[in-house]
Amino acid sequence: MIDLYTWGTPNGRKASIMLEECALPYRAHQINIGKGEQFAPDFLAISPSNRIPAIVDSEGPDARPISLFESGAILVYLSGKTGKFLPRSVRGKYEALQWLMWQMGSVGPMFGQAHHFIRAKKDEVPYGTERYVNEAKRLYGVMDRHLEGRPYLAAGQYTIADIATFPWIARHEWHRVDLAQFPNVKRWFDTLSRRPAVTQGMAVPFLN
Ligand SMILES: N[C@@H](CCC(=O)N[C@@H](CS)C(=O)NCC(=O)O)C(=O)O
Repeated sequence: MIDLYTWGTPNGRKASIMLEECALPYRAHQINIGKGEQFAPDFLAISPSNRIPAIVDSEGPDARPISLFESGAILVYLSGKTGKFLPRSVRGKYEALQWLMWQMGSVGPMFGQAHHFIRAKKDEVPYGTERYVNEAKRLYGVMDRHLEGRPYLAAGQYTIADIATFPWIARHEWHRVDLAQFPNVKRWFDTLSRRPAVTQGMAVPFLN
C-alpha cells in the first residue's frame, strides 16, 4: 500500500494522477499547507524540505518500506515500480526525463512565482508579476512549438513528463495565460483532460 501525503496543488496532483494512471492502491492524506501542517515533525520525517507531495510505499525495494519527497522523484519511482509511462528505449527514456526536468526546473518554479506575485502579493510588486508572467508565457511558447506535430511531450507517447506538466497548465488562468494563444498546448491539454485517471487524480485529496 502507498500512503500519499498531499494537498490540492499542481505538485501534489502530479503524484495522484500518476497513482491513478498506474491503478496502484493508495491512501491520500491531507497536509493542509495553508495551516502549516507541512512543518509537523511526523511529516518532516518523510519530507525534510516541508513540501508536498511525499509518499511512503510499504512495499518498497528489498521488501522494505521507502519514503520519497520531490514530485519528480516520485514519478520516476512509480514508473520504475510499474514499468509504466517511461519509455523502455534508452532514447525515449531520456527524452521523457529531459521534459520532466524541464517541468521541474522551469515550469513549476516560474509558474509558482507568478502565482505568488499575482495572488499572495495581490499585484503589489509589478516587477515580480511582470517577470514571472512573461517567463510563464515564454515557457508556453517553448511547449507550443515543441508540440507542433507531436501528440505528447516525449517519445510520441504519454509519459511522466506529460503527467508532471498537466496540473500546472490546468492553472493557466492563475498565471494569466490564454490557452487560445497556444493552440498546440490547448490540443494537448484537452487530450489529457479526457483521461479518467487525470480527472480523478486532479480531485485528490478533496474528493476521494
Ligand atoms: N520541487 C517540489 C516542490 C513542492 C512544492 O513546492 N510544494 C508546495 C505545494 S505545490 C508546498 O508544499 N508548499 C509548502 C510550503 O511552501 O511551505 C516538488 O516538485 O515536489
